Formats: sequence, structure tokens, C-alpha cells
Amino acid sequence: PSRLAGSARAAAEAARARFRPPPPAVAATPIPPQAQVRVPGMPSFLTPADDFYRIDTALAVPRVDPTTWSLSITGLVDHELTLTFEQLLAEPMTEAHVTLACVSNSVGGDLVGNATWLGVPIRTLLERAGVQHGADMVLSCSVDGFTASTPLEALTDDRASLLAVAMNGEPLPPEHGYPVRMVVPGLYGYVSATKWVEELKVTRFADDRAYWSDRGWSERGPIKTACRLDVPTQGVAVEAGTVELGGTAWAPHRGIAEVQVQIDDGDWQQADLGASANDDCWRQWSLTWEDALPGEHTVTVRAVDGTGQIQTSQRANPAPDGASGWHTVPLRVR
Ligand SMILES: Nc1nc2c(c(=O)[nH]1)N[C@H]1C(S)=C(S)[C@@H](COP(=O)(O)O)O[C@H]1N2
Ligand SMILES: [Mo]
Repeated sequence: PSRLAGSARAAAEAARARFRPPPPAVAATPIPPQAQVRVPGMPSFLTPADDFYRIDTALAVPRVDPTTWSLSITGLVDHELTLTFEQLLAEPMTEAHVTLACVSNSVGGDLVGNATWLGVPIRTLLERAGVQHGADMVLSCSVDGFTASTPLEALTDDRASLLAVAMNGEPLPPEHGYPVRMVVPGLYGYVSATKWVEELKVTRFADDRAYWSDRGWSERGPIKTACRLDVPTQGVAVEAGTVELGGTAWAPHRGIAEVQVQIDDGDWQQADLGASANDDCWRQWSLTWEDALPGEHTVTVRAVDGTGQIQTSQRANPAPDGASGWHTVPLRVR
């Protein structure tokens, strides 16, 4: 990197090292300890930032100096607004546990993570700017050229849609959007989770298109209900007898009401659910398979979301609007 780029990076890093996330005005309900099911090998209910999946169109992580960063609200508003990082930090902060998922995740995949975010409700700033009649979308723009089209209602209804400055109690890692990123419960990241965000343009789907919409992906991206077997690890044979199964299900903003498990072509069984943290988070589940016999088996899992909708068996690829279908895993018992 050039000396200039090097010093910008150093400035960004020094500012991040000094930054202490402010206390929340609205704290999240604490996560019940029973949200973590007691099956060895399960992922942790809260994903540490270092293990959190990453999706970037930029080749290098943008290094943004918060002392020169600002956020503008533009477009179909009565008054355009610009906030510095300091001004943003002076706003009341909301803390929320929210699961982020990538539209590129395949059935059973791990492009999904759950974290505690702290930030300013986007609703507050949109209200202050005064959204004009006819707007139905916010195009969020990053310093790296990435853009996302988020339906206006997901930013103005009562969900915890945030301009986040902290992740799991720490300043956002550079890789996850420092100094500021968006987090919107219920929508895939490519239509909502803009990192290094610097502009929110209030607009209409008819007038603007986002980065991935121009590359064959759907312009709207609600997260599809998904359910995954995590334990036993795929490809590892288990001993006959009692086998502990465990996994993760998510339908962010609708919640998970039930998880069902089918072994070979047996009856569907109800899994035990870990405690729910809220409807925006994933939910863990477990099931004890009492008398596993040696041989080749298959385990299939599916979820029912909080609206009572059973996860579709219809197989779909990630493009254009998210994978679907049940997670079926071969399991060898010795
Ligand atoms: N600026 C920017 N923001 C972005 C992206 C990106 O490539 N650039 N990827 C999006 C996608 S596709 C997803 S799934 C999430 C992933 O967030 P994470 O990398 O913090 O897990 O960020 C979203 N925000
Ligand atoms: Mo994504």
C-alpha cells in the first residue's frame, strides 16, 4: 500500500482502538442460558466475531477513519441530513440480538451467524429526515461501491433495524463494517446489511437498483426458513446405541416454533428446542436417538416458523432469492 493508504489505515485503527461503545438506551433482553443446547460440538449461540462468516465484494477490507466519515440521508426526504460519527454516537442506542444470513448459503451451510449488535435505530433518522410520499426503498451505499436495496417498511416498522457500531460488545471489526454497518432483522445481508455504510438514499424500487440486483439476484430478499443438522459432524461415524443429534434453525423475524427430525423413512419426531432469545435469532435444537443400529442411515431435519408455516421441501439453489429444501445428511453408525 502507498504511504497515504498506510497512514489512513493507521488512523482508522488508532480510532478503533480508542472507541468504547456507548451504553445502550434500550438494552436487549438477556439471552437465556438454555438457548445453548447441551450437545457437545454445537456452535455457540452467539457467534464470536472471529468466527462470523464474511462476504465482501471489495478485494481489500476498507479502512475507514471515523473522524472523516459521515452518514448522509438523501433522496426523497424533506430535509437531507448528514451526521458525523460523533453525532451518531450521541443518539440513543438500541442493543439487539440478530441472526444475519447470506442468500448464497446452501442448505446445511454455514453462511449464517448470530450476534449482539448495538446501534441507532434507522427509523429515528428517517423520521427526522421526513420520508416523502411515494418512497418504498432505501438504497444504502458503502464507501466500497456496494449498494443494497431495503424495503422502506423494514426500516420504519418496529423491528430493530440498526446503524450498528458494535458487535458482541466490541467496536465493529474492520471486516464487519467499522465504523458503521446496517443490520436488519429478517432480510438476507445482500439487501440489508451494508458495511462501511455512508449514505442512505430514500428512493423507489422503480428508480434504483442495488449491486446484486444488477447481477441476477432478486431485488427483495426475505430470509427463508432453514434448519440444519450440526451434530454429529457430517462424515464422522458414530457408535451404535444412543446418539445425540443437535442443530440450528432460523427464520429471522418470524421465529422458530418447532423442529422435526426424520431418521431414515421413520415418523417425524419433535426435537427439543433450546430457549428462544427472540424471533430475530436462530434457535438451537436437540434430539436423542435412542437405539441407533449399525449401518448407513439418513437424518432429515425441517423447521416450522413462528407463523406456523412448515419449511418447504422444494429444493432451490441460492440464486436468485435463497436456497430451500430440507437438510438431509447421511450418517454411519458402527
Ligand atoms: N459494503 C459491503 N457490505 C456488505 C457486503 C459487501 O460485499 N460489501 N456484503 C453483504 C452480504 S452479501 C452479506 S451476507 C453481509 C455479510 O456480513 P458479514 O460479512 O459481516 O458477515 O454483508 C453485506 N454487506
Ligand atoms: Mo450475502
